[in-house]
Amino acid sequence: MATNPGYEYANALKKYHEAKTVNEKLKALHEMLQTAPKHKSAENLLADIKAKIAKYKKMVEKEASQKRGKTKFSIKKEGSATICIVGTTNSGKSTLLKDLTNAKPEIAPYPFTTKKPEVGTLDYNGIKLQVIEIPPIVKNFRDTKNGLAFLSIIRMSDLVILMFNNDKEKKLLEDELYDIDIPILTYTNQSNLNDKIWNKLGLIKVYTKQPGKEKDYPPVALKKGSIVRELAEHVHKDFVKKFKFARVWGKSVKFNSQRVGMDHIMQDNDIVELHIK
Ligand SMILES: Nc1nc2c(ncn2[C@@H]2O[C@H](COP(=O)(O)OP(=O)(O)O)[C@@H](O)[C@H]2O)c(=O)[nH]1
Ligand SMILES: [Mg+2]
Repeated sequence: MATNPGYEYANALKKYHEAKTVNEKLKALHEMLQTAPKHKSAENLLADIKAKIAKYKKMVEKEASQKRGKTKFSIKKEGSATICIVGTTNSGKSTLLKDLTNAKPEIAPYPFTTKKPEVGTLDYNGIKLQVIEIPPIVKNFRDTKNGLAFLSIIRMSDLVILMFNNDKEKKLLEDELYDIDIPILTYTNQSNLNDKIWNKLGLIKVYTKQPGKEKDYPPVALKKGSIVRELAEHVHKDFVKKFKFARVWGKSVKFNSQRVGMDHIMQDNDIVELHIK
């Protein structure tokens, strides 16, 4: 192990400048981060290295998603959110996909029935949610033939439903999916599953309404914490410019038909009547 940190850093910096590919740049940057001086006056340097790492990481991800677009397993995101059913073989993934959605996957008592992703649509009170089952997770999953393609489907999802038969399989899933940082719902049983999924997604559904009429159907799915402005934008881009006020029925107001402005934060199941000029 070298004892001259200045030398090691200079060496890493040289590698960085000579690097031809994004991955080489990233590798050199990580080396720079490890060997850079750590004292107070080097804070700017460290921040600069971290910013460069972030920049190149973004480029790698973009490249990966472009490649993903070309693979035979590419799936277009559809609906208000994408949910990925992930688990070991024979854990009931296809059965769940069939129960939740309109999909008709093959279900068999022998392992590895599902070889490619299966897609269905879950209708949650009028909100369309895309549900994808990927083939079973096995040991060293990312080194399997299509492992990376399936992992990138997990990464583009908004929620993972995790299925397994026992603790050993649970451990396998944790080991194989250690760097997945999207919300996970561990499957226990079917009861209230649709509500559990909805609550984990961090979305609200709000109903638009015309003056003097019943609420519209289907509702609109928006991120939790969304304001009336975001609903108006969703309905029509001109609505924001023409906006006068809104009337709201539901949990976010003190009384029904309350008049609110564009900054009003809505809640799940609110009914919103947009008034425009
Ligand atoms: N005992 C039991 N069997 C199940 C359950 N879910 C699915 N199965 C059975 O397990 C087998 C594999 O199911 P499948 O949905 O294809 O699992 P996958 O390999 O994870 O997609 C089939 O024979 C199913 O009938 C369950 O909750 N309990
Ligand atoms: Mg299956």
